[in-house]
Amino acid sequence: MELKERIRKLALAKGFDLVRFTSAESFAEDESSSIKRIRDGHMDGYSWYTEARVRKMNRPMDLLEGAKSVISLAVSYLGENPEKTRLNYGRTARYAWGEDYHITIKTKIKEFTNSLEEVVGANVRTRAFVDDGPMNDRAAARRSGLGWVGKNTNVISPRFGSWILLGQVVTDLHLEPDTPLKKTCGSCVRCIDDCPTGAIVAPYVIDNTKCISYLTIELKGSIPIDLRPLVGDWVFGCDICQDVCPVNRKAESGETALSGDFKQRPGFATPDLVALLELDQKTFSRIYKNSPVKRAKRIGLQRNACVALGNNGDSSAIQPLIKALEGSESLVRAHAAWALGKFAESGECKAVKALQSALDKENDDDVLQEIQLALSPLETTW
Ligand code: B12
Repeated sequence: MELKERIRKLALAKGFDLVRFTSAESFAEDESSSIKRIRDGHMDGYSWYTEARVRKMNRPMDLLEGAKSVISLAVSYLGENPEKTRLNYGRTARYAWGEDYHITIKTKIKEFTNSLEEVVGANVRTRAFVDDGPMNDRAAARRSGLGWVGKNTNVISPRFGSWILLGQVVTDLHLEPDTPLKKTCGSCVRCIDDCPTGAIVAPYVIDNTKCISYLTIELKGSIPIDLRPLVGDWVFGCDICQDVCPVNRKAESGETALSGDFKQRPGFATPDLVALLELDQKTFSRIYKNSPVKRAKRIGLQRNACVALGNNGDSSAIQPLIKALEGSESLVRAHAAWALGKFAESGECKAVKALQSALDKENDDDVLQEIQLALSPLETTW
């Protein structure tokens, strides 16, 4: 059996759904388009995403001495459908419904690289990446033909859609490169049209600072006030640009997605927003152990829950939001004030009273400003 075929079989046996090969040559075009994104301000807020980092992540030969090839791997995470959304339940991006892929795919990739020498019959040097180091995953996946880059910038596999997570193995083995796919999104612009925040500012260009995924996971401070109504009920990540993609409607599920790692933990797909607001640190750490959600941190998740409760508009959220307005975290208080402001605007007296009494007690300038802003539309009507 040809070497590539033996390697492919090994990767499939270790739980990967897609295996392709590319050379270790630089991803020159990807490097220059990523640098352009930084210069255009589309990666603002990401302090680690520097031009030096971009150069490193697009040059596999700098990542492993003697690198000749990159083995591009993917795991499908399209499992069971979400639980039904009810009022005052939020939404979590699909990749975060189960175990953290940084851990599960890393385990698979280690098992794969550990068995590689046996399959090859010689010494092999490797360096593996699962979104945990300087590697441009989409660039490697695209050039290997694992999928094409969609207008929402996700790599789309003809078989599994964009519901795939990527990993790369840089190696000193010479493996004949596979060819990129010829497919494109054609004239489809569904993802661009349906992104509520307009984060896909042009085909293949995401403005990070508007992307709900960035706002709910990576951003540590305040969510810009004009974007809050557009975030809807997403509390961790966002899948809208994938949900509306026609290719994803016909996507198959992978073995792993169906069997284990991506099996949704109860309540993760549509978390109870009030329960999120009431989480203490100990419970947060227990519930989100080995889950991608812990990246948002408890305070970030509670900030997001306030925004989602304000957007859902169900008045049963008022009392828990009042409690949050009296809590110890200024970021959460600020967003609770915003959410209560939405209820106040729709005539909920309890919300108005809580905001007014918080005005007298609050010491934090940012929160005070949020409370004043929340009350300001009412000034004319009082
Ligand atoms: C930073 C980052 C983010 C940021 C920035 C997103 C972004 N614009 O890339 C934020 C937090 C917003 C984010 C969100 C998400 N992410 Co993310 N993220 C990354 C990370 C760490 C780096 C990506 C990067 O370098 N971006 C920089 C920009 C400039 O690159 P780009 O937009 O991808 O552009 C590339 C292509 O579009 C191409 N290109 C540019 N112009 C053109 C023009 C044409 C014609 C063509 C064909 C190509 C092309 O070149 C660019 C460089 O390669 C990677 C992991 C990694 N180490 O690679 C994961 C990664 C991209 N993320 C991933 C996932 C799953 C997500 C989310 C789906 C999670 C969610 N549900 O909330 C969303 C999707 C949002 C979206 N539509 O991009 C997966 C994507 C898998 C896939 N199928 O593509 C990755 C690969 C992680 C992994 N190992 O699986 N992410």
